[in-house]
Amino acid sequence: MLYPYPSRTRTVVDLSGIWNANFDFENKGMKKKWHLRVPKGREVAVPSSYNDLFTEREIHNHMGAVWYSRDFIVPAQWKGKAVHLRFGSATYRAKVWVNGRLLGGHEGGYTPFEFDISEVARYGAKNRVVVYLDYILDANTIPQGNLPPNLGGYAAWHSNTLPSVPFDFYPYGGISRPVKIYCTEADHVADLTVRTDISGKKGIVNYEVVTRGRKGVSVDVSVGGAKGSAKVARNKATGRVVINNCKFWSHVKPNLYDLTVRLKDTNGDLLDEYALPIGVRTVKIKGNKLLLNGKPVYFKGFGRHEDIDIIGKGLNLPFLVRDFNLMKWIHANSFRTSHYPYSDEQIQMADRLGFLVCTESQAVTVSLRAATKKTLENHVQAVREMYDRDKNHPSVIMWSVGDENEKGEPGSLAYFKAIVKELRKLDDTRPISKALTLHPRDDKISQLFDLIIFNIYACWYGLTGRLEQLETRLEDQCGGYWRKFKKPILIGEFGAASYPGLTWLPGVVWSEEYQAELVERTIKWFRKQPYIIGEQIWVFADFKCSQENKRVILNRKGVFARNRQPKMVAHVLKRLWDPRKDPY
Ligand code: GCB
Repeated sequence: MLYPYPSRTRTVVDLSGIWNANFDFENKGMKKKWHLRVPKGREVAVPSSYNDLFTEREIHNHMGAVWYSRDFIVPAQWKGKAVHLRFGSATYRAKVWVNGRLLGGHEGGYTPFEFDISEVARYGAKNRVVVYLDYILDANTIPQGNLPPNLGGYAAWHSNTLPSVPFDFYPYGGISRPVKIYCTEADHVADLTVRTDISGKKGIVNYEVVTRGRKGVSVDVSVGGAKGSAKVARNKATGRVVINNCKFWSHVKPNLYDLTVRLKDTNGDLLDEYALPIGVRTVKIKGNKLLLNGKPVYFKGFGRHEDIDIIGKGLNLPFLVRDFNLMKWIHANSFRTSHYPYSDEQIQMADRLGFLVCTESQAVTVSLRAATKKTLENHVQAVREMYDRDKNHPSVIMWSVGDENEKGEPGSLAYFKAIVKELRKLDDTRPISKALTLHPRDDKISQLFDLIIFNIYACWYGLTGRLEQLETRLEDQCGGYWRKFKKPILIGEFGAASYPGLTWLPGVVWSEEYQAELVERTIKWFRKQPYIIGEQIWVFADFKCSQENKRVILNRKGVFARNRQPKMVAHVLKRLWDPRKDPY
């Protein structure tokens, strides 16, 4: 799905601001037809999660129905054009009405969706949008929630948590990404897919444009001084342009070009113009390495969360800028969008600033013991939407179809085979993997993947405090993976928690010293293994979890505290990741 950039033919209006929210604890809004007459409720900020904005416990813990609404003006000049209403995301299920008319719905909390509101809009006048959100997770949803404790494993661990979710982050709800209206001509560019290749100094840009309407008969495409054109047939135009002396994209030099598509009618008049920032690069797995533009890459970076005090999972631009500045400061070059696709704005920043991103779908710790046909369908849909949104980003260099699952789960091979098959059909240009934390002997699915993403907590969950056994444990598990699958291994998570400001000599678990020592020794060991292609520490910053007795409100494995100030380990990483010692 294209991001709504403004252009000569497109205007965008952001509906961020204060909205009206009705928490529908008894789920009576539907019966009372709140979509027609929504009562005055509470003031709520969009984009933001709702949970930490209020003082009431029931809102803090709420995973159920809530109605969002606001009035907005559609400019009079937009009459006769196509008007679109786009949500960056809404958790978890959404139904949307404008001026009392149902537009449709969406399931899945982390990808965008949009509606054409040209027919229902009032031009030069007030319009009302009403959004019904329902955040009830079960065995069929992705991610799952409210699983029966007798399933064992994660489900049992988390059945005691409030809210009850089988994953380790707070299930923040609400409209946490921007809502926008934008207008285009009725005939416009509806989708664009770009695939790049490299031949010597040439950048090869293959494009496919999907159009809406009948008037558009041709497209002109220009990028980096190169020009091309193609005829539209059945609302599709495909072609190729070649950029001579191309400046390729990499995390070291994130060169971007604007690829501009102009849709024209039979007279050659412009119907629509859309410009997409693109980067020319290739990604390949070869032997035990991942090659970017033919050169091996070593990943240094993080698993992260979209998680901020008060704002929850809401997009907040000052925090976005701060987080990327911290990642630059510490010399990170990459991150994984653990455990769901992050906002458009995050990935755009990664394109511009040069970060290698593994986009992960929101299938976090799916229990296959509880999964149904519907779970698989929802998972496939989540993967499709993840691809569809991030397919054109040069920074996105691999996909993760989910985070962790348990050993010995029935049907796991068939289940993940179906997911990987679907994703490969859509995209054969990026490696596919899944974050795993099994002992290699229990891993029955990694033959499906191009590389292994391995999460290991040596001397934290197992061998707690026993640092003298660190290297043996690492060798058993990481070495075991390499021997079994002979595929490159990206360490997707490792680390230890520390309570910011708690220091202790000698380092003991929970102290900043222990976290720093464990991380330094672990990294030194990784660097000696030729099959390890990178280290992404868990986690960038402390983040909030459901209420339970093993977390003091937050998961404290952050390299930075939740307020984005460094712990001791941050200085260790900055030293170890110094690019002067290790340029690529
Ligand atoms: C993991 C999970 C992550 C948790 C982390 C931890 O393996 O992927 O979601 O937060 O461990 O800290 O336990």
